[in-house]
This record gives sequence, C-alpha cells and structure tokens, in this order.
Amino acid sequence: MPPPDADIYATASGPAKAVVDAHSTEQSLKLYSGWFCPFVQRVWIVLEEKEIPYPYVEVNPYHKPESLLSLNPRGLVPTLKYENKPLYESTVICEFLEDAYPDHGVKLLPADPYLRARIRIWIDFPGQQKDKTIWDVRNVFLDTLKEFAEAMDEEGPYFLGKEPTLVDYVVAPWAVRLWVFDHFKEGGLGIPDEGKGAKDEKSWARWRTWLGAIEGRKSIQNTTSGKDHYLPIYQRYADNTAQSELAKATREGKGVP
Ligand SMILES: N[C@@H](CCC(=O)N[C@@H](CS)C(=O)NCC(=O)O)C(=O)O
Repeated sequence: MPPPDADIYATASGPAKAVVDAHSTEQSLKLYSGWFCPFVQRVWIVLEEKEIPYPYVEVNPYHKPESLLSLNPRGLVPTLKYENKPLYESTVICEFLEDAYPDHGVKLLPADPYLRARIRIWIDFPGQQKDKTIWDVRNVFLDTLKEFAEAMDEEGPYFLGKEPTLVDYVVAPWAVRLWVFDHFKEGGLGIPDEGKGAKDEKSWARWRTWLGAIEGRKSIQNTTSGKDHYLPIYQRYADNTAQSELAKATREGKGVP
C-alpha cells in the first residue's frame, strides 16, 4: 500500500493548531510529531495533561527527514529528544513521562501495583490490529471495544473510576477516530444506539459513558485537528482497501465485492 502522504496536510488544524503554535520555545524535551498520528496523540495528550513544557516539531514520517532518522532509526513518530537523547515507542514514552515528571500535573498510574498491571493489559489493544486495515477487523474490533467496556470500573466514567489514567489516554486517539468507520464504510462500525444493544446494552452504555468523558477532555480536544484534515488520509486507506478487495475478488473469480 503506498504511504498515505500524497495528500497529507502539512500541519495541524483547528484546536490542535493553536496548541502547536503555543509550543515553539526550546526546552530539554522536544516532541517530533505528525499531527495526524494516533500514536503521537497518546504522547501529546500526556504532555498536555501533565503540563510538561515542550516544543512541537512537525515532521512527515513518510518522507523521513535526517532530523528524525538521526534520533530514531525506524523514522517513526512520535519520537522524543530528551536532554539530547532519543526516545520512541508511544507507550514507552508515556510511561517515561510519568517516571521523569512525577510531580507534574496529573498522575497517570495508580499507586496499587495490581491496578497498574490491569491498566497495562488494556493499554496495547489498539496496536494489536496494526497490520490489518480497520475495515478487515470491524467485527473483531467491535467485540474488543465491548470487552474493553466490560473491563471498566462499573461507575466510571473512566476506565478505573473517577479519574483518568494512562489506559484512557492511550486508547483515546482511536476512540476519537471511530467516526471514520461511519464516514467510509456502509453500515459504519455498528455500535448499537442507546437502548438498541439487546443483551449487551449495559456494556454499550458503559462504552458511551467512557467515550463521552474522553471526548470532553480538553487535552484530547486540543490535540485533535478538524475532521476535514483527516479525510484525505483515511480516503486513501479506504481507496486502497477497496482496490485490494476488488483485486482479491477478481482473483477468486467472485466479481465485485
Ligand atoms: N509502535 C509505534 C508506532 C508509531 C507509528 O507507526 N507511527 C506512524 C505514523 S501514525 C509512522 O511514523 N509511520 C511511518 C512509517 O511507517 O514509516 C509507536 O507506538 O510509537
């Protein structure tokens, strides 16, 4: 699949642009970012929540500049430069920020080791489906979301209860992109509307409570660009998926899927 860079907007828009513009002063920590990237957004949310000062540096990871490659041989965003040393992998960075800035803003991990471990079980579930397109995994994804909701504290609104923790922030970037399913795929993702969840109504009600709390957080709103900015990227994924579905169906003699 060609990289989704041909029509990519060069910079963030909407609320995220204001945050980018407010972060240009040199600091001991620098964020190399792609405004559109959900892995970046994890780190970006944590920086905002913890009120850690950082300059924001936009790079296109599909045209890897030397400034990025010299820090991260894989050339992926997010990458951090911290006291002139590199760091990458979004979940590693998030935990690092908690360890390196223990007294900054909110705490991301509870003190109880059992709860810390439970959070880590759920932290990585969006990444597990990385090599497949979101369309391929719609049903698996739906089941996983329900399972995620069922693992939550009953009252909430967040995963562990009244306060958000790392698991909420690392899953949030995927949650706030779910509109993409509804935009591009007939029938959408298929999360039942309120009252329509049948035997799973309680789980979906819990999901909705969580999603509402997540969407209401300033850190998440302020690291999200306008929908129109994301569309060309996901349009390309949708086109590529449609093309490969068509090629597969043709190979198998099934005609147009
Ligand atoms: N496992 C990495 C994934 C990061 C990632 O895949 N970032 C994408 C942008 S959303 C990227 O840099 N892609 C460039 C490429 O694949 O060459 C993390 O959690 O930080």
